Amino acid sequence: MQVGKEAKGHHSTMTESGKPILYSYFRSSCSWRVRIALALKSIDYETVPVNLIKDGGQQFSKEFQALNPMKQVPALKIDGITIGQSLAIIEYLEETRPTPRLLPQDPKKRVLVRMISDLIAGGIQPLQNLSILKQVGQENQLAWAQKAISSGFNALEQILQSTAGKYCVGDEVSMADLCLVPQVANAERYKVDLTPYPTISRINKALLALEAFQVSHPCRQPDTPPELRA
Ligand SMILES: N[C@@H](CCC(=O)N[C@@H](CS)C(=O)NCC(=O)O)C(=O)O
Repeated sequence: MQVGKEAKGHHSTMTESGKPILYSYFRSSCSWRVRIALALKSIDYETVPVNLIKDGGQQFSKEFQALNPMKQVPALKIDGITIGQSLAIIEYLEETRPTPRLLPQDPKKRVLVRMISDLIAGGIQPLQNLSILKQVGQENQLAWAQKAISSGFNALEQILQSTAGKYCVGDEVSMADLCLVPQVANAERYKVDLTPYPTISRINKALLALEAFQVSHPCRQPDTPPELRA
């Protein structure tokens, strides 16, 4: 399916089936965050793949720019609006479909969830995003991404040692966990040594055992290439 093919104009916010539409790329860690939220909250949706590599990057097409002027995935069409920015999307889903909860009730726990989410979504992922790696150049990409991820993970490991229970903040799955797992996948992709991060690794493993993290995994998306399917 092409970008926006099934949507008739920009005001069309649902597919013919009435389901929300997620503009997503199988390998995008930010898209994966939202896919996990949709899975946890049992929200049925359709995927429109936006291939970030093909045709020079489908995120740069006029059609997609009209949906998200930042030229990034994810974008979600739901309830008559189109939303970009994965954390804003997750917070909207939380406010409109509150079960199961992804933000704790206790403000002190809630701020820890937001702090960890921002640390990853603002302090790590943007530094190793595709557009930055293109600027850095092929030769230096790996070292650059490794440095960005490991310096963020050094801080995160220390924080998690005091906030974590079974998951990032206590024993309930939260928005912070939705950020953690895709970021660890990026770390693995860029061959970051994870041995200095036992807490991150332990939580990642526990989360990957949950169904919502499995069905939303990059190896199981409609646009996953056959050689990367599992
Ligand atoms: N802050 C945004 C970041 C979105 C983002 O960086 N998306 C990446 C994929 S994970 C992207 O579309 N990159 C395309 C590019 O760099 O050209 C969010 O959380 O949604």
